[in-house]
Amino acid sequence: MARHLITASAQMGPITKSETRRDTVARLLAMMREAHGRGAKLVVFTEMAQTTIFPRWMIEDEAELDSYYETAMPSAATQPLFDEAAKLGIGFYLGYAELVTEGGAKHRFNTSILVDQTGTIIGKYRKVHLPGWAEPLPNRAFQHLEKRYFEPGDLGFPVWRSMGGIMGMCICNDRRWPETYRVMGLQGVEMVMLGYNTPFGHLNTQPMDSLTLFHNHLSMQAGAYQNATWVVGTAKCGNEEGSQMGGQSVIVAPSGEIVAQAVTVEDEVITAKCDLDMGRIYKDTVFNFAQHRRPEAYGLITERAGVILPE
Ligand code: CDT
Repeated sequence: MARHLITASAQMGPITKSETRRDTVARLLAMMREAHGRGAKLVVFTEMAQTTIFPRWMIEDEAELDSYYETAMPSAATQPLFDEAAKLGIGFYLGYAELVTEGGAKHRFNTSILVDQTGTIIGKYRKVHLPGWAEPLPNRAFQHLEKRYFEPGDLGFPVWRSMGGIMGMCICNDRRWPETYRVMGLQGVEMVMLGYNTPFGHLNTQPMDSLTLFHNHLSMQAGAYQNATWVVGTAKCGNEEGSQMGGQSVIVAPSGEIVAQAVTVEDEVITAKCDLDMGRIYKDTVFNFAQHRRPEAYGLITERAGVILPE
């Protein structure tokens, strides 16, 4: 029997600092209903989908910082999303900043969850590749302090059987690293969902800036093809508190081809009918991992983080 999953990517335009969780959840609900109206059984929301992207600022007041995190999921504010998902029979991916207190110590993660079509959380992922820096850099309009505000994810890259397929998650900067997809690929992943927010000007290098959108797609298309999986990438985009972020959310087929793409930098729903068996042809041939991979030659991948030049 064909395994088709109509999937939506619900791109999100800017969220101002003054917008409440109630406001942002109302926007997410509207997009969930639109996705459902187009037949979608799964909607992928973005990274930190309920608040403005706060790592762009140095925040010294702990109470203010804590206000951007969720301490429970569902939270009171997000409960309507879970209720609507169950009512409509649509699953969702949601990114948020997570605060866990254990033994009196606070732990902060950049997290996403996968919720199935009954409104039940079936998976959690914590972002492994945190971009940016831990201390504010001088002379910058915006920081990117993810290394200050989050710990690296401690859950690895698991996959889950749900929605009729094998589903995996990652978050934003993770999409640039081949290891992200390959670890899920080795578990047979059929769809990788991810939210991202990618500001222009973050490296203060104009030449690279002009390639930001190209690199966004390049990373996801390569990850999809090389692991024979669907990739659904959902942006938080537009001009948010003066920081311009790229859009172009996409649904990428296991062939590496883009089959749907957002054209605005606002709230926008795109959909595609994803055949979860489409990766089979690649998994059985050019990317038959058991037949062709040579782990004995890949030791450095797990032994070494940075480059060591030869003598
Ligand atoms: N959110 C996120 O991971 N963004 C990064 C850019 C950060 S700028 C230092 C990205 O890889 O898109």
